[in-house]
Formats: sequence, C-alpha cells, structure tokens
Amino acid sequence: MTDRLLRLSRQVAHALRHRPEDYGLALDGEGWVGIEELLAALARSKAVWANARVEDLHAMIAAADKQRFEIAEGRIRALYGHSTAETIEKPPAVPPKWLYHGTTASAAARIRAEGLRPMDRQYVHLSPDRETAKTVALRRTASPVIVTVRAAEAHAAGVTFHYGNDQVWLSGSIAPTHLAFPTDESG
Ligand code: HQG
Repeated sequence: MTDRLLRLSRQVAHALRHRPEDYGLALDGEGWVGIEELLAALARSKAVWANARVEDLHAMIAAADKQRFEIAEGRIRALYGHSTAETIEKPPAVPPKWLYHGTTASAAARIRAEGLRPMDRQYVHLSPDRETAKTVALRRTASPVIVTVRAAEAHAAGVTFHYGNDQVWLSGSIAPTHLAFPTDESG
C-alpha cells in the first residue's frame, strides 16, 4: 500500500466512521454515502485530495490488509468502527460459538469486572480467531491479552451480534459471565 493510499484510507475512515459532518456529509441509516459526494467532500477538505478519483478508492480497498470499506451502486460505506451519533443499522447475525477480543492487560482487568463495552464506538469489536485478536491488540500493546467470548452463549442470552467482515464481528455489551480470560491473567 502506498503512503498516499494509506493516507486516503485514514481520511475516508475519519469521514465515514467518525465525523461525516466535518466534511459536509450525511450517512444514510446503513452508513452509505454517494462516491461523488465523498470525493467532492475530500477535495474540499484538503488540497491533496483535489484530484482523487473513484479509481483511487478502488485501489485503496484493493491494497488494504483488511476490508474496511465497501463500494456498491455508486456508494461507499465503512463496514465497522463507527462512532457517529446516529447508530449505523446492521442486520443481526448468528455468531460462531467462540469469538475473541484482543486488548491490553489494564483494559482486560476492567473487562473482567464490567464486561466488554463499545467504549467510543457503536459496537464491541470481536475477532473470529486468536491470531486476528492478537493483531488488533498489538495496535495498543506489545503484550496482548486475548479474551475468549462465548458468543453462542451470549447470543442465546440476548446479546445482538452483527457480521462486519471476515475478520470483524460486532456486538452489544457482553457481561463477564460470557467471557473467559487467560489463566495467567485471571489469577
Ligand atoms: C477496551 C481496528 C475498559 C477494548 C481493529 C479496546 C478493530 C474496555 C478499547 C477495530 C472495556 C476500545 C476496533 C471496558 C472494552 N473497560 N476498556 N469495560 N471494554 N474495552 O479501538 O476492538 O484497523 O474502539 O478492549 O482492528 O481495539 O481501524 O476497539 O482496547 O477491528 O480498521 O476499549 O478497529 O480496525 O478500542 O478495535 P477500540 P478495538 P481498523
């Protein structure tokens, strides 16, 4: 991924996940916005994007290590990560039996006590396997703690889950009773 595409990805994530209003954009209920609208908004926001084209958005998606955005029918949306005031609607989905959440030791201590919470985002973000969870945690710490989520059990108890992409599941808050911690962390 070139520096320019990485910067584009960060800017688009900022616009489509967090601050669409700063760009004069309004997401629809599922997070979509017109591609031409987004390109015009980017061009207004920074001179460096004045000549950005739809081809750049396709190249950004193709070069990424994970699927953060989706393009369809002349529109684009972020698949997860939102922190906008209006909750992005995601269809409910039946999760696999287990999901994983990679985090820091200090957050894990809080999570043991109060469960997983969305914090600044609209949903809790979960990984389908330990390796992915570890990668998520490595953004924040060199010593990841992997929390195991008994997802099917939580789902049966009423927690709503949503599919983000093949590496990301989303959910509401999950109580500690549905979580398991590494023995060296749990004491
Ligand atoms: C923690 C990236 C204290 C949680 C990643 C995490 C992911 C608690 C932090 C996606 C807590 C929130 C999301 C509680 C949760 N007390 N801390 N009760 N419950 N936390 O960034 O999952 O590259 O919002 O453990 O790969 O780290 O941007 O969530 O450390 O898919 O596409 O609060 O963002 O994707 O942090 O990451 P985040 P996350 P992108």
